[in-house]
Amino acid sequence: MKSTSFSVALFGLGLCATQFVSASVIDDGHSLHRRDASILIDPDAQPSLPSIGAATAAASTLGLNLTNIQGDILIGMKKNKELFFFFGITNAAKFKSALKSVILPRITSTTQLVDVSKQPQTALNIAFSQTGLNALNITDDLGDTAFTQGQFANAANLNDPGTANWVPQFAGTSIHGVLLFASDTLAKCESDLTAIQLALAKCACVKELYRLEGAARPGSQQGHEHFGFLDGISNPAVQGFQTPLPGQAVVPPGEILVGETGDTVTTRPTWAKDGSFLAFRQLKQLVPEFNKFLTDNPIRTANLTRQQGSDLLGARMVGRWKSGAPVFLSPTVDNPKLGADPSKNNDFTYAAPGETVADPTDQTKCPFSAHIRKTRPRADLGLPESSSSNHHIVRGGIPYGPEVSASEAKSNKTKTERGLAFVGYQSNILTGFQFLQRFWANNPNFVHGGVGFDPIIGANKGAPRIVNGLDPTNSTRGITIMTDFIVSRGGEYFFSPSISALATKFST
Ligand code: N7H
Repeated sequence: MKSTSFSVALFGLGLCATQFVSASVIDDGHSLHRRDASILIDPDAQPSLPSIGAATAAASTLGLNLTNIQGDILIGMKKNKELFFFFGITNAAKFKSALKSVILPRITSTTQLVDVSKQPQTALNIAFSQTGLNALNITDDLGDTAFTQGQFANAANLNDPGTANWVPQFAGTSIHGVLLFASDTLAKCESDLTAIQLALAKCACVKELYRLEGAARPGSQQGHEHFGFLDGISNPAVQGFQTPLPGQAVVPPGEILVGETGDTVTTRPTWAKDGSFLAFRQLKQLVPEFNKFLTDNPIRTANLTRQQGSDLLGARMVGRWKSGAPVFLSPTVDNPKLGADPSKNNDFTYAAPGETVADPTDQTKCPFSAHIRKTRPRADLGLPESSSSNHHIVRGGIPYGPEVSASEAKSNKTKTERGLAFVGYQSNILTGFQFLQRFWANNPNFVHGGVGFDPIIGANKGAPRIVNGLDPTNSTRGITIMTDFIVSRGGEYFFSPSISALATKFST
């Protein structure tokens, strides 16, 4: 585990960070609490968040107000525990007043989250769907038709096989908003939710519709998603917040934050500035079934054992080994040292050194269909990346559900639901999440004709998916995947307003 500059300073004083934080009393802006561990995880292989000093300096060069931006938007996949509470609004006027008195004082800004000494016991963010804005009589057009339609109406565009598998509460338009609680324990998330529910009970203005709890996986799997691959390595560096590591995409703040430099929509209401659209998806993962597929279909080459052939197939489906090492840089076997080094594990373009365009015929090192190549094609679309692609999102999801049990592993069948509570932030869902899913992952002809589906998230309405390029010994051999290893359980599109908008437009 990495030391943050905060803990480094403490070690210098002969204290460990945990001791120091538990001994300090922290004002979260609402009540005094003691913190005993950071809300966030920081696996070695993921880029660390900037220090508060670096973030503040970067923000001042672009005039970004990090204290006005809700904390979840820019920090990526670093939550330890998270509780999503989906609600409906039953009395708009009373809700607005409760938002001001009960919820707003607890909302956590970006500045608070990156500074461990300022973190509250439980971080809280809030976001609203289009029907939530309607319920609050907020009639401005936010300039995003996917958001306006809602995800239920969008299911066909995403190639979901209907909505029969959807969590019933997502199948419709009744969810008005979501509260996102994050902490180092779920008990803290739950007790904060209970405190808010008690306070809101007096106004009888909100009803619970659904909740989902997520948690970073335990032990050495911390930061890995349920298939076992390290996640959260490659999120874009947002100008005005982070300094990029080698290979990290650099995006103007307006690609993620509404109304900032780089936001291409010019017709938004002024109060929407510094908000971001949140695409939420509950994506169930069939882990034993995925593992069985790898076991049954090893890549066969003279130099690899059967197990190594299965591992290679999985790595080529994702584009990274479980350690995080990219297959483009380590094409045959995993390289955990490379995977663990954030200054090297994202430093590739799919092109030969010095070239600005990747060879459109060569997928020996990484299939064109690999999940990370489909969702960020780098030099496949030519470099510099910014001129060819404004389809970046900040992924901020977290795994949910239990570890695979011995009996599930043995039977090759999922018995208890687990997956990824997917969260993607962007200033435009049509060019962000929806575009990645619809026009790249689900499109067998992207990035070149006939490369096939993204074998991880590509969706074909439940029908079998042909994926090409997975076998490095025969790149014309297509593999037909009969099972979706990721099953959409639905979701909703939300808008996460700035804290000043919450204090004005959303409050009375
Ligand atoms: Fe993906 N996985 O385990 O295979 N993803 N993803 N994702 N994903 C990434 O590079 C995974 C999903 C992106 O910049 C990694 O940080 C799983 C959706 C993008 O090079 C792994 C699910 C969408 C990237 C996974 C899932 C995306 C990315 C490598 C669902 C958008 C960065 C870690 C259960 C529509 C690409 C890393 C880049 C990386 C997995 C969903 C997009 C391991 C299991 C729905 C943009």
